[in-house]
Amino acid sequence: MAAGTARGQVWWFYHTGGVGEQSMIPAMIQIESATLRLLELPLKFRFETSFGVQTKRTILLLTLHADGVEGHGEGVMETLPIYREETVASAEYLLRDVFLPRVLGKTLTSPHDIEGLLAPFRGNRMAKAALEMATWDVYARSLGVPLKDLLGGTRSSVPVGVSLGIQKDEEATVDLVRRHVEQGYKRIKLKIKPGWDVVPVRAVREAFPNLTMTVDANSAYKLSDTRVFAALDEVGLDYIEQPLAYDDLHDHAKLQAMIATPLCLDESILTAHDARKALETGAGRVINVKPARCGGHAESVKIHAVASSHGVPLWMGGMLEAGVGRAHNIHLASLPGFSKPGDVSSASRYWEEDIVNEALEAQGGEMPVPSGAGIGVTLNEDVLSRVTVRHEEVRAP
Ligand code: OSB
Ligand code: MG
Repeated sequence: MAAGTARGQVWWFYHTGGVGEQSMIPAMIQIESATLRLLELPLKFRFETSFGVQTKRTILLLTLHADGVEGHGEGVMETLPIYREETVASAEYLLRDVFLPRVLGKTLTSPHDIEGLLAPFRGNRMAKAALEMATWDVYARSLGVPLKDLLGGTRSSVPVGVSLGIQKDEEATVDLVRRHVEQGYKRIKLKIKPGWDVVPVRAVREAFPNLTMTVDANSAYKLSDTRVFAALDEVGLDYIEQPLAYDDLHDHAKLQAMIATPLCLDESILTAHDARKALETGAGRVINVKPARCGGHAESVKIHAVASSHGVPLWMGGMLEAGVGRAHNIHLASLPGFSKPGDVSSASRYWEEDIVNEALEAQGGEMPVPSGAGIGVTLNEDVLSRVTVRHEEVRAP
């Protein structure tokens, strides 16, 4: 048996008796029930960005049960609406009371069916993504193939960099950069905010003249911060990530026209339509894709197509994912358009113990794509039992 995709549907190819006779049927699946777990996982480092300090992640972990096969998805929403509007509480409510009841017990012919079932509901793409991505995992596992094969991935490993939080001073920043350069990471991204930008960024550039460097402002600046942008434009950055408001493509286009350094959009891109508008108006020249921000894999593959048609490079973002979200990201990042190093660095950077059994570790700046079926990782029930705050089963209405 082999799997393939055609016209947006996943098919099972199987032999029906006669020699050489092959039928193609859609891979029909019913998701019978779901487990929603709320986890609290302590981070190994203090992660400071322009919007705050994180020392742990509160993770909504969704497991779908479909005829003996399980698939997993990891929500990346935070407890407060500070990166985007969604929260853990809003996602928990929507998944439990609205989205899962629409999907459980229905016959699906492809993971693409999720989009249609959830279409009546606006926005909330992080909550939708947890369900959509878990469905892809169910499909790939039931077909016995790595998720990457269903998504159109071509690489067996993906290039990775690191995202480094705001440090106490320049010296600490340069030291931290050095440690990660020594580990082979192919790009260093520094978080910046007003008051912590040009000085530390210049210090790192002086210490590492040839380093591939980027900065991420998480929407902390205004178009009128022209002095900062002019100074950053001189440093030789690969791109400046999301300097302006999360919902403001217009001002990003104005800023892009003023500086030579490419702008990379993160918060502003939720859909392939957003990507098209951003690229048509010149609001950016690079896109950070996070499937869990954009409604899941199907929308991300559409964004990949839009970017490819504009000749615009993508890279895989990160939301400090645990093993389930990280594995999903690695599979998607194996598509050819993800040509710049992503934020999917080694799980051991983030966690004393991850929630999956498999080690997701980069070597020489390359993260191997897990080779097992589905996302290729299995839940570590022992760790989960220690970090689960609450869990519940959701069944078809
Ligand atoms: O803007 O890319 C971001 C983490 C949380 C929220 C937003 C962002 C980030 C990161 C970390 O930059 C990336 C990672 O290491 O997972
Ligand atoms: Mg970002």
